[in-house]
Amino acid sequence: MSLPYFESVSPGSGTVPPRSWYATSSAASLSLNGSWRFRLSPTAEAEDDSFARPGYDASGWGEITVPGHWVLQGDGAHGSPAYTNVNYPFPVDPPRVPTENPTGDHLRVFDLPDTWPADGESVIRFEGVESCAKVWLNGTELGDFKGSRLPHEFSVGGLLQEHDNVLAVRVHQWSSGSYLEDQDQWWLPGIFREVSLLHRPDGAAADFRVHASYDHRDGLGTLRVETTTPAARVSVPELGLDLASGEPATVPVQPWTAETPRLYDGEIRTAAGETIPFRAGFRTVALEDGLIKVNGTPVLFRGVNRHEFHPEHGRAVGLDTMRRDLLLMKRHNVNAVRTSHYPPHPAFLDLCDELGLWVIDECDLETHGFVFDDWRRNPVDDERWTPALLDRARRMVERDKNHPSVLLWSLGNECGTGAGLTAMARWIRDRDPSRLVHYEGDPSCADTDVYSRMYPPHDEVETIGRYEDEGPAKRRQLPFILCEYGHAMGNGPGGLADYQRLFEAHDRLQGGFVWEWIDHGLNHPGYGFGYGGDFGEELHDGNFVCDGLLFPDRTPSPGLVEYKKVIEPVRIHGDGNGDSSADTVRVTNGHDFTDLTHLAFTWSYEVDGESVATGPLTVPPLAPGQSAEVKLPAPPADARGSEAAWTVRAELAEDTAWAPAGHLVAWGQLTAAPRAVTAAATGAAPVRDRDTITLGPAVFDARTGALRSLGPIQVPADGEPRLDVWRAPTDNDDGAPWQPDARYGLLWREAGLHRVRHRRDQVALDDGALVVRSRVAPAASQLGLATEYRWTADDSGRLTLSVTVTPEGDWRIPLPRLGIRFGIPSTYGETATWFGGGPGEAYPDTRAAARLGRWQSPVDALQTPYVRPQENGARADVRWAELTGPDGGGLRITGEPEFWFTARRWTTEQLDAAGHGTDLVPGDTVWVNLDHAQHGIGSQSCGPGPLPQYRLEAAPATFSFTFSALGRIGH
Ligand code: IPT
Repeated sequence: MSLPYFESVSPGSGTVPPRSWYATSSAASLSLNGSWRFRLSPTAEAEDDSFARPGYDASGWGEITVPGHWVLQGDGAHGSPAYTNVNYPFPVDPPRVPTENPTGDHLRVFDLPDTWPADGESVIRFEGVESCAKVWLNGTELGDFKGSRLPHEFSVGGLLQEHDNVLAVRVHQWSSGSYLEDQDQWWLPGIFREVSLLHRPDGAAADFRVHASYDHRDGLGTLRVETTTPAARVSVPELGLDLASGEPATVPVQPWTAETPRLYDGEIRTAAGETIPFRAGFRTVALEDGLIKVNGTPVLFRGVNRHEFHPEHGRAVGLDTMRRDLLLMKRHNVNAVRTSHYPPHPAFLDLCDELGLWVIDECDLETHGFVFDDWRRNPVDDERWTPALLDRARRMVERDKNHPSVLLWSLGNECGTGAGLTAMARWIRDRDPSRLVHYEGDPSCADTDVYSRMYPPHDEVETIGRYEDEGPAKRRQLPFILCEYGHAMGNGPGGLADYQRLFEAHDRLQGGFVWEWIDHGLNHPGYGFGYGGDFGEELHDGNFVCDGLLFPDRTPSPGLVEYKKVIEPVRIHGDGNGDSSADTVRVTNGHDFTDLTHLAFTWSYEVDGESVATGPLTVPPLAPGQSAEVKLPAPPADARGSEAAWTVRAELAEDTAWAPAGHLVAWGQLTAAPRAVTAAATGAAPVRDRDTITLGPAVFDARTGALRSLGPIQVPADGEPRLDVWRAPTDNDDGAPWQPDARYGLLWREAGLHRVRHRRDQVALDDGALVVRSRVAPAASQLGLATEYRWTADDSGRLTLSVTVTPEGDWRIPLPRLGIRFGIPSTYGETATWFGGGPGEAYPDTRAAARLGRWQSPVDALQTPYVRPQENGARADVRWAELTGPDGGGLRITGEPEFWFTARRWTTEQLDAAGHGTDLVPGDTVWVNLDHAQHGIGSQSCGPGPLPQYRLEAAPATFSFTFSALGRIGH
């Protein structure tokens, strides 16, 4: 049976050879973006191709915007987006696809501009169409193609007419190409990148190749520009160069690096008079001494995996969005991008050249779904598919070859192994020996220059860092990167700082790429942001598609703020021994190439979280890798207060292309004077009458021992302070089935920690205290927590609760949290002010970015809007916190020791039950959790769970809080 073009394994027919992309040229061009006529059919062959003929009446058709995905236009009238991770959303029978194959016919009628030259050739260029297209111009079939995130061009010169050119494009959602495009993302058909008509004065599609290498030993750069039109001249005025095509020149230059993205503007002039601007960045990448070196220096990747995503437009991502992504990356100290898992829009790489990012450019290739059949019939292991694979490799390399930012070519993602991959690697090496090759999925590393892994635990990474790993001899010599780690799904990822310490300790570990940059939550009419299953898919992978460092609207999540701190390129440490007269701070330059002269350092002396004095700090310029011990000034003489800290900041000294002067790059804090112990409130005598016990400012229920009021604050009926160990499991708590670590989110629920009961054992007055003893335990289990609440007060309005917890039974699971929770009327809880870690959320293994200070936030803004609601919003190391209402009335809480502070306008149970943010509706009570401890976050939604030191073991504990009412009764 011969298969139709969309099912044939062939990459297509009729296109011209691939070539590099460039943003502009002097040759005429015409954008064909905009509104096109559009007709959607349920199958590939529902309609004949008469629509492609001139004169066809498409006035009854709808319209669609190109670039765009049809499923994201038309308010559901054009089908829906669908999300699967590894599964193919159709029966796996390569290369066949279902009969139900949504097919979009696109029509565009255009006139040539008057200025369009009569001579020469022209091409129609498609930058990206998912997943297969057949193209006609003026009724003539041009050909067909697959390879969604790759460009395709057709020669059309002879077919063009001045007016009413009819460009017809038939796009099939499913094709043999779909088997090669099983990336973990939404399935989004359509012409999602630009379409243009480009005049070719020389009669051919002009290509050129910029070779710009740098020799760090002599500071010389060598430029050689090859062009397909031999008579071309190449000039770089700034370097005084005017060369023939192919002629090399060696001159002193400033090298290109991600830290110093120095580009030289050049121009190619062809014999036919076309001028094409280009930018040369001089750099040399090599594998040397078992390390990836750029310009002779090993580099450390502080990277992210970036999918192209926009909550409204899907993968039709505009230039503004690309730039915004890169500015956000640079401002968060990110220095590298893996273009997971396909070549990005070509303009993105121009921006990487310009702003300075190292890039792993990955081919549009993933066949992950074959894993479920032990990789049987895997296209990369079947020579019939090799032409399609080579076509993809070639389209990527030819398109992107002139970008200095691209250091490595990646063959693809999650394809298993096979001869097709080897063929790709061979072709790439032959065509471009100036770069390295990456592929993660082949443990032998036969075809790669770097040992790359995803999600290994810390201890394994350390073993590799020490060259103590086992495996093929070749692999044991290679540099190591984590092409994916730190799974940023929901709350997290945890453990980033622990990875970074390893990267910085072992040369072989050249960093990694957090998975991933942005949550792919699509705008949804009912849910705000929708995820898998929200668009009626019969097969889907839920919110696994929301695992980014940015929320879908590109607001940074706490994970990105944490990552920025973890990867800061300057380390500022002090032992903060409290002897502030002798404080020094150790500054280390963690850049690979630049010294510190682009940074301005300041110190600030903070008493009880408030800055009382600041000044500039002189730090020597320090070459990369160097450290200096810098003396801090004498602390201000008049500084009063119990606790003091130094904060040292490194900020941009001048404006850069990616952030203004004053932008914070790195910081460190050290103790100048430690915190004093907060004494419990004592001295007030409890007074019992018939129903109540009064103790200082507080009134309790005499029978139950429950707190009823504190000064003017009435505690809601179900809101008395009591022990709480439950948190709404995070995606990382729930874990992934393929991870070996215990999945505590599931085990906690199985153990009943979400439904513990409080058995009251005793309410007693004892030595000036109200003592309540209880046992907190779930049904069907012998596990329990014997809990003693000891209330004391003084006569000035302070009330102390001291909690002692003793685990009973055989606890084999950690606790989610350990602390108390209570409710107060929301009229007292509009604003939170605290002295402790901030300004953002933190957990035991996501707390690097929490800076000690005095912070304020509306209570509503304390919550982090994870697309799937889950535990969030804790603030670390809180000494005291105040919750206040509009008139200043409220509650003050002081902890001994410091505590984790959380406040939200719904209960943990409501948070746990919610599927989307829209399920959470503020009530009349503000629910407050004061935690002595929290379990770590980890990365187990795809990778390892929290490290042992971040586990919250069930163990005896004592902690206390002192409360006072604010406002009318004062404090
Ligand atoms: C890994 C994939 O490479 C990536 O595309 C994404 O799916 C990520 O996981 C999880 O979000 S594959 C995984 C099964 C290790």
